Amino acid sequence: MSTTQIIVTGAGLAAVAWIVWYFWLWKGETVSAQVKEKGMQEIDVTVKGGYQPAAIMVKAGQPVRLNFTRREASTCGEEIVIPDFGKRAHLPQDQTVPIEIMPDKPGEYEFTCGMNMMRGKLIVQ
Ligand SMILES: [Cu+2]
Repeated sequence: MSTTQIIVTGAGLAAVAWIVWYFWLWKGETVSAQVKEKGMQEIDVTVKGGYQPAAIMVKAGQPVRLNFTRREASTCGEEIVIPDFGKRAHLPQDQTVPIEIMPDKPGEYEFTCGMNMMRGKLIVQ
């Protein structure tokens, strides 16, 4: 292989590695909800090409309020569904929609968009 071929191959491999890491391995950071009034655990979640944060840590046995705000015109995230808690809500663009749930049991609970494309999870401890 010539030096040019090695460089091109190396750059190609680096690009592939980055794509693999970005799309399959990177899950974003886990953020804990903040406890506010009356023991309510509260957290703001931005909907923009995904959920930020996509992993939310909360304590079991205490109410949780998730403040969802859709910050994009794309209608993919228009609906938020938390199947394990029977919650489904419409998210108008740039409007914060609070969803309250009561996580009784520890475990991981998924929340998704209406088409099950964007995913996030609640980690109840
Ligand atoms: Cu969607």
